[in-house]
This record gives sequence, C-alpha cells and structure tokens, in this order.
Amino acid sequence: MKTQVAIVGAGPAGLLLGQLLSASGIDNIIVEQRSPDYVLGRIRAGVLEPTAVRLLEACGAATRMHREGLPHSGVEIAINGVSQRIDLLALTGQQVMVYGQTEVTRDLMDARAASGAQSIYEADQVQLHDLETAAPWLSLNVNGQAQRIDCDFIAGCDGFHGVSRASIPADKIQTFERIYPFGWLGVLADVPPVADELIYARHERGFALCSQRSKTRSRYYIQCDSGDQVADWSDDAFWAELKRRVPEDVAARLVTGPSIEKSIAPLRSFVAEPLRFGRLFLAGDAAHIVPPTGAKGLNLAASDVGYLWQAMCDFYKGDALGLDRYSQQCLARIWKAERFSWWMTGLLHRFPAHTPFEQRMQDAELDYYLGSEAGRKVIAENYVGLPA
Ligand code: RFL
Ligand code: PHB
Repeated sequence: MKTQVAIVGAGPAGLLLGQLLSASGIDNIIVEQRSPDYVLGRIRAGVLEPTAVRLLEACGAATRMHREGLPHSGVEIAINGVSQRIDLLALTGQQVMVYGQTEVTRDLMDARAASGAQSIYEADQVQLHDLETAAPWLSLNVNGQAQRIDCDFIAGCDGFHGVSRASIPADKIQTFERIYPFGWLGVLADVPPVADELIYARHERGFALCSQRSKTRSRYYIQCDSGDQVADWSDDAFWAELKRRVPEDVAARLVTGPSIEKSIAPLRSFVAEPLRFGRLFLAGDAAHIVPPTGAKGLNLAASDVGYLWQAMCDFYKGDALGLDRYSQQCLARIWKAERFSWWMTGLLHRFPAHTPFEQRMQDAELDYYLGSEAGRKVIAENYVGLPA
C-alpha cells in the first residue's frame, strides 16, 4: 500500500488528523492496533476548548457536537465546602464545550467512514522504518498477513504506550516526567448531573470532581490512593466518599445510581522533546501526558494536530518551514498546558507527604487566586485554552 501520510493510532489525535488531511485532499491511512469498539469503550476526557471545537468544525465533524454538546460559560471551585464560580465567559469572552471524548471519537469515525478514507483496525506488530529518509514505511500484520505501507510521513498518534515514540533512538529524544502519589477513580452513571456546571472540589479528604456528559449522564471522580484497585470501591463506597468531599447542598442534591463504567487513572505529567525525528511527527499522548485536573489532555492532542495539519498542507504546496517549526511551536503550548495542569493538581489535591505548613500554603494560594479578579482571570484564560 502507498499513501502520503501514514497515521499510527485511531484515538482522537489520529482520527482528527486523518479527517483534516482528507478534507485538504491529502491521502492518509490510519493503522490502529485495537478494534473500533475497544477504542469507543474508553471513557476519558469531557471538556473541549474552543480550539478543539474549531478543528472539528474544519473537518466537518461538528454537527452532532453542536446539537448535543453543552456549552459551559463557567466552572465552580469548592474549597472545604464553600463554592466559588469562575465566570469563564465574563473573564475571557469564551466558553468550553462539554462533550465526551467517546462522542468526538464516534463522530470522527463516522466522518471517516463517509469519506471513504482507509483505516486498518486490529493491526498487529506495527513497526516504523527508514524514518530518517524521504521514504519511510510501516510494516504490520493484518489477519496474520504481513503488510507494508509506504508513505511520505508517519504521524505518531498512538498514545503514551505506543510504538512511535519508542522508535526514536534514545539519544535523539529527551523526556521529562512527574508521577503523582494518587490517582482518580471515575464513575459514569445515567443520573442527571448535580449542577449545571462542573464542580472542582478541594477537601481535606482529597479532591473530587462533578462532571457530566449530558443532561442525563454524569461523570464523577474522586482522588484515590495510588495502590487502589477498582474492586476496592463499591458504588456505595464511591457515592458516600464523593458526598463527603463536595459542599453540603451539592451532596444533598446528588442523584446516585448504578455505575455504567468505573476506572482508575494514574496521574502523570510527561513531555518528550522534540516531537519530530526525521519523517516521524509525534502528536497527542504519544508526546505528552497531563494530569486530568486542567482538562487539557484531549485539547493538547487537538492543538498538536492543528499545527501538523497546517504544516503538511504547506509542505505539499512547496513550503517545508511549518514542518521544521512543528516541534518548537507545539512545545511552547504544551509546556504552558503542563504548567497549568500541574498547578491545578497541586492546588486541589491532598498530598500525603505535605506538612501542615505546605497545607496552609495551599490554602493561602487558593484563597489568593479565587479572591482576586486577576487570579480568577489567570485560571479562566488557562482553562479555556491559551491562544495558539
Ligand atoms: P489515545 O486516545 O491514547 O489514542 C492512541 C491510539 O493509538 C493506539 N495504539 C496503537 N495503534 C497501532 N499500533 C500501536 N503500536 C499502537 N499503540 C497504541 C491505541 O489503541 C489508541 O487507540 O491518544 P490521543 O489520540 O493522543 O488522545 C489523547 C487523549 O486520549 C488523552 O489526552 C485524554 O483522554 C487524557 N485523559 C483525560 N484527559 C482529560 O482531559 N480528561 C480526562 O478525564 C482524562 N481521563 C485520560 C483519562 C487518559 C487516560 N489514559 C491515557 C490511560 C483517563 C485515562 C485512563
Ligand atoms: C470529564 O468529564 O471526564 C472531565 C472533566 C474535566 C476534567 C477532567 C475530566 O478536568
């Protein structure tokens, strides 16, 4: 097989890049190791920045999002039971869109099927070759048959555990990492959300988040210990703990029900530099991970893809400068989103090793930011996403 861009990974980064390239007349093939149902079964992010919304519009995959997604003009931050609103719209002139990653993925898959572009699911043993030449290629096994895809470029959109980043020689890539001493236990339930807007709650027992997918489906999270297993948490234990951590009036209103998904995500900050090795370009979780506290993971993946799409369009028009600048351009945005996600995580979670002095500093910092319009604006402009 032969194509212009071979994309490894059919998560949101790979699917979005594929759709944008196809919309610009650039031929591409997506290679994914899992099945479509497996990819759709992963419950992850829920908040889209305006930049991600614009990219979905640009590739014609935004119709259902505009119909069913929930534009939010503010978020609540609750500190030990007292809630304060960050008015995103008043402070930045922008809103965020609450629309699940699963739905984004489904819309992109449907748009791809309609466009007739090729996707190869359940591909085994994907390997990248000749990355430092002008003719890189992929080898893979499909239904036990060895296949080869020749291309001009490979986009590594295969997530944190993918093969793309691992194909870069160790002396050509540098990584930066922080692992946090806790995780997030998430529950999805078909109950109406407890509030119109998201509530990020800091409590002495640990962080909690009230999020949502629709008017009838809620997504809640609580900070849990790093070693906790999903089996350690019955639905009843989860709801009881969530109620302890949110303001009393919120706990009183909370509608509980059986979980339809329950999972634990470890919290990590990670960046790989640079995002390019020869004809391989990394995008999304393949290049960086943020803790979910700032709702940046999916949005950063989308902004990388936006830059890569533009750079590839320029290349095929005869201008390679965008590809040369890709890594630097992405990293400037990535590090700022890493900083915000790390900072929000630090402010809102209980750290087992914190001394009483550090806890007081956390209180004072939150009190300072929330009590000042300038402070609220800093939170709001980062939350809606810094300019590209
Ligand atoms: P994805 O979504 O991980 O997709 C990568 C795809 O590549 C495939 N793949 C391969 N394909 C072929 N060959 C190989 N060798 C391959 N290796 C892997 C995988 O099967 C997969 O389909 O990365 P992408 O597209 O960059 O998208 C990034 C987002 O998914 C991610 O940033 C967010 O979901 C992060 N994230 C969250 N972000 C939030 O903003 N809020 C959240 O609540 C939130 N929860 C999460 C998360 C990430 C998690 N991970 C990565 C474990 C919860 C979890 C559990
Ligand atoms: C979610 O709805 O899954 C979600 C929302 C906001 C976050 C993290 C996760 O910061």
